[in-house]
Amino acid sequence: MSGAAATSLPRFFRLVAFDTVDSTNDLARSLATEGAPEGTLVWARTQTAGRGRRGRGWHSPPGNLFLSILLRPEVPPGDAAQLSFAAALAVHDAAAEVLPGGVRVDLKWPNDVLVEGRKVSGILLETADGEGGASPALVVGIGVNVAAPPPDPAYPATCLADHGATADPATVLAAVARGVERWYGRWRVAGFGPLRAAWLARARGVGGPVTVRLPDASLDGVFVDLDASGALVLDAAGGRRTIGAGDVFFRTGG
Ligand code: BT5
Repeated sequence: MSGAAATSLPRFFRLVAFDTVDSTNDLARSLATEGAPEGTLVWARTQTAGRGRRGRGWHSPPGNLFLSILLRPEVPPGDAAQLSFAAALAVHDAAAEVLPGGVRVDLKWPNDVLVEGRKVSGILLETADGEGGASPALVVGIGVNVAAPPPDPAYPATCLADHGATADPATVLAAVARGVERWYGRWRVAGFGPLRAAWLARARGVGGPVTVRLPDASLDGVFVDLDASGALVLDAAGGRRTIGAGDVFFRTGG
Protein backbone atom coordinates (compact mmCIF):
# COMPACT_ATOMS: atom_id res chain seq x y z
CA MET A 1 0.00 0.00 0.00
CA SER A 2 1.24 3.50 -0.71
CA GLY A 3 1.21 5.66 2.38
CA ALA A 4 1.06 8.78 0.25
CA ALA A 5 -2.13 7.65 -1.47
CA ALA A 6 -3.69 6.42 1.77
CA THR A 7 -3.23 9.77 3.46
CA SER A 8 -4.40 11.82 0.50
CA LEU A 9 -7.71 9.98 0.00
CA PRO A 10 -10.83 11.75 1.27
CA ARG A 11 -12.12 10.31 4.57
CA PHE A 12 -15.13 8.84 2.74
CA PHE A 13 -12.89 6.04 1.42
CA ARG A 14 -11.43 2.94 3.06
CA LEU A 15 -8.47 1.81 0.99
CA VAL A 16 -7.83 -1.90 0.44
CA ALA A 17 -4.66 -2.19 -1.66
CA PHE A 18 -3.12 -5.19 -3.43
CA ASP A 19 -0.24 -5.89 -5.76
CA THR A 20 -2.12 -8.35 -7.96
CA VAL A 21 -5.76 -9.41 -8.14
CA ASP A 22 -7.83 -11.12 -10.80
CA SER A 23 -10.22 -8.16 -11.06
CA THR A 24 -10.75 -5.34 -8.57
CA ASN A 25 -14.48 -5.52 -9.43
CA ASP A 26 -14.65 -9.19 -8.42
CA LEU A 27 -12.87 -8.46 -5.16
CA ALA A 28 -15.08 -5.46 -4.39
CA ARG A 29 -18.21 -7.53 -5.08
CA SER A 30 -17.06 -10.22 -2.64
CA LEU A 31 -16.32 -7.58 -0.01
CA ALA A 32 -19.77 -6.08 -0.63
CA THR A 33 -21.43 -9.44 -0.10
CA GLU A 34 -19.51 -9.78 3.18
CA GLY A 35 -20.97 -6.44 4.29
CA ALA A 36 -18.12 -4.01 3.56
CA PRO A 37 -19.16 -0.37 4.02
CA GLU A 38 -19.83 2.26 1.40
CA GLY A 39 -16.59 3.94 0.40
CA THR A 40 -14.54 0.72 0.37
CA LEU A 41 -11.98 1.27 -2.39
CA VAL A 42 -10.08 -1.68 -3.85
CA TRP A 43 -6.85 -0.67 -5.61
CA ALA A 44 -4.50 -3.07 -7.38
CA ARG A 45 -1.16 -2.50 -9.10
CA THR A 46 -2.10 -5.07 -11.73
CA GLN A 47 -4.97 -7.40 -12.68
CA THR A 48 -4.69 -10.89 -14.16
CA ALA A 49 -8.31 -10.97 -15.40
CA GLY A 50 -9.36 -7.33 -15.81
CA ARG A 51 -12.79 -7.09 -17.39
CA GLY A 52 -14.51 -4.66 -19.74
CA ARG A 53 -18.20 -4.62 -20.59
CA ARG A 54 -20.00 -7.66 -22.03
CA GLY A 55 -17.23 -10.09 -21.11
CA ARG A 56 -14.50 -8.18 -22.90
CA GLY A 57 -11.00 -8.00 -21.44
CA TRP A 58 -9.18 -5.00 -19.94
CA HIS A 59 -5.41 -4.76 -20.49
CA SER A 60 -3.99 -4.37 -16.97
CA PRO A 61 -0.19 -3.98 -16.79
CA PRO A 62 1.64 -2.51 -13.77
CA GLY A 63 1.97 1.26 -14.07
CA ASN A 64 -1.70 1.76 -14.95
CA LEU A 65 -4.51 2.36 -12.44
CA PHE A 66 -7.18 -0.20 -11.48
CA LEU A 67 -9.72 0.50 -8.79
CA SER A 68 -13.24 -0.35 -7.72
CA ILE A 69 -15.37 1.68 -5.36
CA LEU A 70 -18.24 0.23 -3.35
CA LEU A 71 -21.32 2.46 -3.06
CA ARG A 72 -24.64 1.77 -1.38
CA PRO A 73 -27.03 4.35 -2.84
CA GLU A 74 -30.58 4.13 -1.52
CA VAL A 75 -32.27 4.23 -4.93
CA PRO A 76 -33.59 1.70 -7.47
CA PRO A 77 -30.84 -0.05 -9.49
CA GLY A 78 -31.98 1.76 -12.67
CA ASP A 79 -31.18 5.14 -11.13
CA ALA A 80 -27.95 3.87 -9.57
CA ALA A 81 -26.65 3.24 -13.11
CA GLN A 82 -26.36 7.04 -13.43
CA LEU A 83 -23.36 6.81 -11.13
CA SER A 84 -21.21 5.55 -13.98
CA PHE A 85 -21.43 9.14 -15.25
CA ALA A 86 -20.17 10.39 -11.87
CA ALA A 87 -17.14 8.13 -12.34
CA ALA A 88 -16.54 9.32 -15.91
CA LEU A 89 -16.69 12.94 -14.77
CA ALA A 90 -14.27 12.16 -11.93
CA VAL A 91 -11.77 10.56 -14.31
CA HIS A 92 -12.17 13.43 -16.77
CA ASP A 93 -11.37 15.97 -14.07
CA ALA A 94 -8.44 13.89 -12.76
CA ALA A 95 -6.95 13.53 -16.24
CA ALA A 96 -7.30 17.26 -16.90
CA GLU A 97 -5.59 17.91 -13.55
CA VAL A 98 -2.49 15.80 -14.27
CA LEU A 99 -2.12 16.59 -18.01
CA PRO A 100 -0.40 19.75 -19.28
CA GLY A 101 -2.76 22.59 -20.25
CA GLY A 102 -4.04 22.45 -23.81
CA VAL A 103 -4.30 18.65 -24.02
CA ARG A 104 -7.88 17.81 -25.03
CA VAL A 105 -9.81 15.58 -22.62
CA ASP A 106 -13.39 14.64 -23.43
CA LEU A 107 -16.05 12.03 -22.78
CA LYS A 108 -17.46 9.37 -25.10
CA TRP A 109 -20.84 7.82 -24.40
CA PRO A 110 -21.49 6.08 -22.19
CA ASN A 111 -18.47 6.22 -19.87
CA ASP A 112 -15.20 6.42 -21.76
CA VAL A 113 -12.67 9.19 -21.22
CA LEU A 114 -10.68 10.26 -24.29
CA VAL A 115 -7.39 12.13 -24.48
CA GLU A 116 -6.88 13.74 -27.88
CA GLY A 117 -9.66 11.47 -29.18
CA ARG A 118 -8.19 8.20 -27.89
CA LYS A 119 -9.52 6.07 -25.04
CA VAL A 120 -7.56 6.48 -21.81
CA SER A 121 -10.09 5.07 -19.34
CA GLY A 122 -13.01 2.68 -19.10
CA ILE A 123 -15.66 2.20 -16.43
CA LEU A 124 -17.53 -0.97 -15.47
CA LEU A 125 -20.54 -0.65 -13.18
CA GLU A 126 -21.82 -3.82 -11.54
CA THR A 127 -24.14 -4.73 -8.69
CA ALA A 128 -23.35 -7.08 -5.83
CA ASP A 129 -25.92 -8.94 -3.77
CA GLY A 130 -26.59 -7.42 -0.39
CA GLU A 131 -25.91 -9.56 2.68
CA GLY A 132 -29.08 -11.13 4.10
CA GLY A 133 -31.41 -9.26 1.75
CA ALA A 134 -29.81 -5.83 2.22
CA SER A 135 -30.17 -3.52 -0.77
CA PRO A 136 -27.77 -4.37 -3.61
CA ALA A 137 -24.42 -2.65 -3.52
CA LEU A 138 -22.94 -0.94 -6.52
CA VAL A 139 -19.36 -1.54 -7.62
CA VAL A 140 -17.85 1.18 -9.79
CA GLY A 141 -14.78 -0.21 -11.55
CA ILE A 142 -12.38 2.27 -13.10
CA GLY A 143 -9.34 1.60 -15.26
CA VAL A 144 -7.01 4.43 -16.28
CA ASN A 145 -4.08 3.98 -18.65
CA VAL A 146 -1.45 5.97 -16.80
CA ALA A 147 1.75 4.56 -18.31
CA ALA A 148 0.81 2.18 -21.16
CA PRO A 149 -1.95 1.76 -23.76
CA PRO A 150 -3.24 -1.72 -24.74
CA PRO A 151 -1.73 -3.51 -27.77
CA ASP A 152 -4.82 -4.09 -29.98
CA PRO A 153 -7.81 -2.07 -28.82
CA ALA A 154 -11.15 -2.12 -30.65
CA TYR A 155 -11.19 1.69 -30.29
CA PRO A 156 -8.00 3.81 -30.58
CA ALA A 157 -6.37 4.05 -27.14
CA THR A 158 -3.65 6.02 -25.39
CA CYS A 159 -2.15 6.66 -21.94
CA LEU A 160 -1.61 9.78 -19.85
CA ALA A 161 2.19 9.55 -20.03
CA ASP A 162 2.10 9.78 -23.83
CA HIS A 163 0.56 13.25 -23.48
CA GLY A 164 3.05 14.62 -20.98
CA ALA A 165 1.59 13.57 -17.60
CA THR A 166 4.22 12.58 -15.05
CA ALA A 167 1.79 11.53 -12.28
CA ASP A 168 2.09 7.97 -10.89
CA PRO A 169 -0.94 5.68 -10.32
CA ALA A 170 -1.21 6.68 -6.63
CA THR A 171 -1.49 10.35 -7.55
CA VAL A 172 -4.11 9.66 -10.23
CA LEU A 173 -5.96 7.42 -7.76
CA ALA A 174 -6.21 10.26 -5.25
CA ALA A 175 -7.45 12.69 -7.91
CA VAL A 176 -10.07 10.19 -9.16
CA ALA A 177 -11.23 9.47 -5.59
CA ARG A 178 -11.70 13.17 -4.86
CA GLY A 179 -13.75 13.48 -8.04
CA VAL A 180 -15.94 10.47 -7.25
CA GLU A 181 -16.69 11.86 -3.81
CA ARG A 182 -17.53 15.27 -5.33
CA TRP A 183 -19.78 13.99 -8.14
CA TYR A 184 -21.44 11.30 -5.98
CA GLY A 185 -22.20 14.03 -3.44
CA ARG A 186 -23.79 16.23 -6.08
CA TRP A 187 -25.88 13.33 -7.37
CA ARG A 188 -27.13 12.54 -3.86
CA VAL A 189 -28.15 16.15 -3.26
CA ALA A 190 -29.42 17.19 -6.69
CA GLY A 191 -29.98 14.03 -8.73
CA PHE A 192 -28.79 13.31 -12.26
CA GLY A 193 -29.50 16.79 -13.69
CA PRO A 194 -26.16 18.46 -12.82
CA LEU A 195 -24.20 15.35 -13.88
CA ARG A 196 -26.06 15.20 -17.19
CA ALA A 197 -25.29 18.87 -17.87
CA ALA A 198 -21.64 18.47 -16.89
CA TRP A 199 -21.31 15.33 -18.99
CA LEU A 200 -22.83 17.04 -22.06
CA ALA A 201 -20.48 20.01 -21.62
CA ARG A 202 -17.47 17.64 -21.81
CA ALA A 203 -18.84 15.16 -24.37
CA ARG A 204 -17.44 14.57 -27.81
CA GLY A 205 -19.66 14.43 -30.85
CA VAL A 206 -22.98 15.85 -29.61
CA GLY A 207 -24.88 17.04 -32.69
CA GLY A 208 -22.65 15.06 -35.03
CA PRO A 209 -22.84 11.79 -36.96
CA VAL A 210 -22.08 8.57 -35.09
CA THR A 211 -22.37 4.85 -35.57
CA VAL A 212 -23.67 2.96 -32.56
CA ARG A 213 -22.83 -0.73 -32.47
CA LEU A 214 -25.32 -2.88 -30.60
CA PRO A 215 -24.81 -6.61 -29.95
CA ASP A 216 -26.83 -7.56 -33.04
CA ALA A 217 -26.98 -4.38 -35.16
CA SER A 218 -25.23 -1.20 -36.11
CA LEU A 219 -27.08 2.14 -36.30
CA ASP A 220 -26.00 5.31 -38.11
CA GLY A 221 -27.47 8.62 -37.02
CA VAL A 222 -26.95 11.95 -35.31
CA PHE A 223 -26.13 11.95 -31.59
CA VAL A 224 -28.72 14.52 -30.44
CA ASP A 225 -28.75 14.25 -26.66
CA LEU A 226 -28.24 12.40 -23.41
CA ASP A 227 -31.68 11.78 -21.92
CA ALA A 228 -32.74 12.18 -18.29
CA SER A 229 -31.76 8.57 -17.51
CA GLY A 230 -28.35 8.64 -19.22
CA ALA A 231 -29.42 6.96 -22.47
CA LEU A 232 -28.10 8.16 -25.83
CA VAL A 233 -30.71 9.81 -28.06
CA LEU A 234 -29.99 9.08 -31.72
CA ASP A 235 -31.76 10.47 -34.77
CA ALA A 236 -31.41 7.53 -37.14
CA ALA A 237 -32.78 7.01 -40.67
CA GLY A 238 -35.76 5.07 -39.30
CA GLY A 239 -36.57 7.71 -36.65
CA ARG A 240 -35.50 8.67 -33.15
CA ARG A 241 -33.98 5.92 -31.01
CA THR A 242 -33.10 5.88 -27.31
CA ILE A 243 -30.17 3.59 -26.66
CA GLY A 244 -29.28 2.24 -23.22
CA ALA A 245 -26.10 0.33 -24.09
CA GLY A 246 -23.76 0.17 -27.07
CA ASP A 247 -20.41 1.26 -28.53
CA VAL A 248 -20.11 4.65 -30.21
CA PHE A 249 -17.85 5.39 -33.18
CA PHE A 250 -17.55 8.93 -34.57
CA ARG A 251 -17.92 9.28 -38.32
CA THR A 252 -16.07 12.56 -38.70
CA GLY A 253 -12.89 13.91 -37.13
CA GLY A 254 -14.96 16.24 -34.88
C1 BT5 B 1 -14.63 -0.72 -20.51
O1 BT5 B 1 -15.11 -1.78 -21.22
O2 BT5 B 1 -14.19 0.29 -21.00
C2 BT5 B 1 -14.64 -0.92 -19.00
C3 BT5 B 1 -13.28 -1.21 -18.46
C4 BT5 B 1 -13.26 -1.29 -16.96
C5 BT5 B 1 -11.92 -1.70 -16.43
C6 BT5 B 1 -11.84 -1.58 -14.93
S1 BT5 B 1 -10.21 -1.81 -14.33
C7 BT5 B 1 -10.78 -1.88 -12.70
C8 BT5 B 1 -12.07 -2.68 -12.75
N1 BT5 B 1 -11.81 -4.10 -12.63
C9 BT5 B 1 -12.15 -4.76 -13.74
O3 BT5 B 1 -12.01 -6.01 -13.93
N2 BT5 B 1 -12.65 -3.91 -14.65
C10 BT5 B 1 -12.70 -2.54 -14.14
P1 BT5 B 1 -15.34 -1.79 -22.80
O4 BT5 B 1 -16.00 -0.52 -23.24
O5 BT5 B 1 -16.03 -3.09 -23.04
O6 BT5 B 1 -13.89 -1.79 -23.39
C11 BT5 B 1 -13.13 -2.99 -23.49
C12 BT5 B 1 -12.46 -3.00 -24.85
O7 BT5 B 1 -11.51 -1.92 -24.90
C13 BT5 B 1 -11.66 -4.28 -25.10
O8 BT5 B 1 -12.41 -5.21 -25.83
C14 BT5 B 1 -10.45 -3.79 -25.90
O9 BT5 B 1 -10.74 -3.69 -27.28
C15 BT5 B 1 -10.27 -2.36 -25.39
N3 BT5 B 1 -9.31 -2.31 -24.28
C16 BT5 B 1 -8.83 -3.29 -23.49
N4 BT5 B 1 -7.98 -2.82 -22.58
C17 BT5 B 1 -7.93 -1.48 -22.77
C18 BT5 B 1 -7.22 -0.44 -22.14
N5 BT5 B 1 -6.42 -0.64 -21.09
N6 BT5 B 1 -7.40 0.83 -22.64
C19 BT5 B 1 -8.21 1.07 -23.69
N7 BT5 B 1 -8.91 0.11 -24.32
C20 BT5 B 1 -8.77 -1.15 -23.87
